[in-house]
Amino acid sequence: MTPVITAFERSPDGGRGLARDMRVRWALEEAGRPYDVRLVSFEAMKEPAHRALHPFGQIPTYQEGDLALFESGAIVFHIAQRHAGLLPGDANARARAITWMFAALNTVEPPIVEREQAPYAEGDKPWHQERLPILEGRIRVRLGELSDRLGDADWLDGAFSAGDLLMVMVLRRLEGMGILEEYPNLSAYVARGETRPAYKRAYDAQAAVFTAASTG
Ligand code: GTB
Repeated sequence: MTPVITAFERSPDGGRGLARDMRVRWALEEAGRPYDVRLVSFEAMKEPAHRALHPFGQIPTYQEGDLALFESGAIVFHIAQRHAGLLPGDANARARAITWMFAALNTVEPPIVEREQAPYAEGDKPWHQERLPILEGRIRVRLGELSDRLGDADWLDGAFSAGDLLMVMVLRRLEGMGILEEYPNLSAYVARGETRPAYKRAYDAQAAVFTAASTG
């Protein structure tokens, strides 16, 4: 059965592939699985029909027959468990790759999201400008540690895995902030992910949605 995922009808990222459907699209492409996309507006996301799929009224969701999932990490994990290409066969290597999935989402992404959202959430507060270097400092701590661990390796633990997929997507959220560039091996790591054919197919597919919404 062909899975159906949801994505923004018109992504606020302007087609840059920063919304979280991109992670799911990339995982499906790595796994060689065809998929359909249902586009949803911000209004439709908050309707009961969508909340039945996603209790927080967000994208992405994933439906496959009777199964409905939300949370991009859980969806990528589901795809990786059921199809080859995203998790190693060896049990210990698999556990380590899953650890990197959690590290990307639980340890590296939170300070990046906090910095990203600060202007919207608290930009009008008198202490906002003073807080930005603190938030950026927290990002640099994590990037420094990640950079040390990656060293000159291509991927975080042997072959490319779902851990790398999520980590690359999390690091991509730093685009335009000028921070990632301070860590040349991390910049190269992200670029390595972006050159994967599956990444390119996923990127082009989500960009086409934005182009169609803008020209249609
Ligand atoms: N933890 C959830 C997951 O990983 O799936 C988070 C899902 C989530 O934040 N979804 C966002 C959403 O639906 C879209 S991806 N937001 C609508 C809402 O909450 O009402 C987050 C996102 C949005 C926009 C950009 N951008 O413009 O660059 C980047 C990322």
